[in-house]
Amino acid sequence: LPAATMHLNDPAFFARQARTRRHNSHKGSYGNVFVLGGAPGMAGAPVLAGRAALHAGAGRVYLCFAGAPLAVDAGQPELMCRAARDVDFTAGVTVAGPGLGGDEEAARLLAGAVASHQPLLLDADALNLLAADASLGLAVAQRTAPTLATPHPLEAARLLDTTIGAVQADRPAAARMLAQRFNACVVLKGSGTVVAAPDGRIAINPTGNAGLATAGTGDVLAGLAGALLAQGWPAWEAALAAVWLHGIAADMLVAEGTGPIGLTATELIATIRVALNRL
Ligand code: NPW
Ligand code: AMP
Ligand code: MG
Repeated sequence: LPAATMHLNDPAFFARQARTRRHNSHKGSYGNVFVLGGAPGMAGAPVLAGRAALHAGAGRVYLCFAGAPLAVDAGQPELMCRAARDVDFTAGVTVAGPGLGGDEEAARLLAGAVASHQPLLLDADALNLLAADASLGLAVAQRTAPTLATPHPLEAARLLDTTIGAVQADRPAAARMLAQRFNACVVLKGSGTVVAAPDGRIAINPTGNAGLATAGTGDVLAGLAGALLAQGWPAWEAALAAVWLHGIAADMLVAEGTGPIGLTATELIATIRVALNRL
């Protein structure tokens, strides 16, 4: 296995995936994203992921609520709101986990998305459900479509049945172990985000700052990466680009004085769009 650590200082090698929009294209050309999340009290998480997916170019974005669905996201009426139980997750990329909760219904909905032959992003409570159910983990490992997982250190520790301290002591090793176990590209988040592929490739993202240490920024990253998958990016390139863009957006906002103190996840979204269009 290739062991070399690549520092992701030059976005040129994933930027070639970014295509200008063909003149003769339509929303169907840019994929569907289904955000599976939104248990009671956590509707904000899928809203953030969905808004990020829309601003990162997905053709259609559906918010699929495990709890009572919002009728509309009044701040972003382009998003289509559904009860998750009514959604066919085979018609596009699923971003599973933002605010999904951990009850039986959440587990059942997640199993449906895992079984789809479509790219899948696993974040937040989807990862916690995975940590609690070995057979679901096996189902993820056996998927043939691309899988991308985006744990923060505690989510990674739950998956590896260890402590945050052990994960942080060797972040590349933890990311690589998860990538191999789940046959997935893994983004181990936190300062110096590590990206690992099942074949052993590793990259360390240099962008981003402590302004990102606030609620909802992970949900934005999940939606962004899901939108790139929906537009046909391979999982490795989508993961590298998403973490780089998410971080550079935070760096751009700090440069203009909108942070690091008090930077909000919502504010990241429009700046990610600027960075993506400049790639
Ligand atoms: P500590 O405090 O250091 O012991 P959880 P969650 C650790 C949804 N959200 N380095 C840290 O542990 C999500 O989508 C909803 C080291 C921290 O306290 C999920 O579904 C929102 N440690 C659900 O909430 C906005 C780190 O992990 C603990 C670390 C629960 O997700 C917020 C938190 O982990 C949220 O996104 C790092 N870099 N990062 C909404 N608006 O609806 C994290 N930790 O217990 O899994 O809780 O991440 O908040
Ligand atoms: P989550 O914990 O799921 O909300 O995700 C938080 C997001 O913010 C991840 O993309 C982290 O990599 C990022 N983040 C949090 N703290 C920092 C930090 N100190 N430096 C850089 N990125 C951070
Ligand atoms: Mg999170």
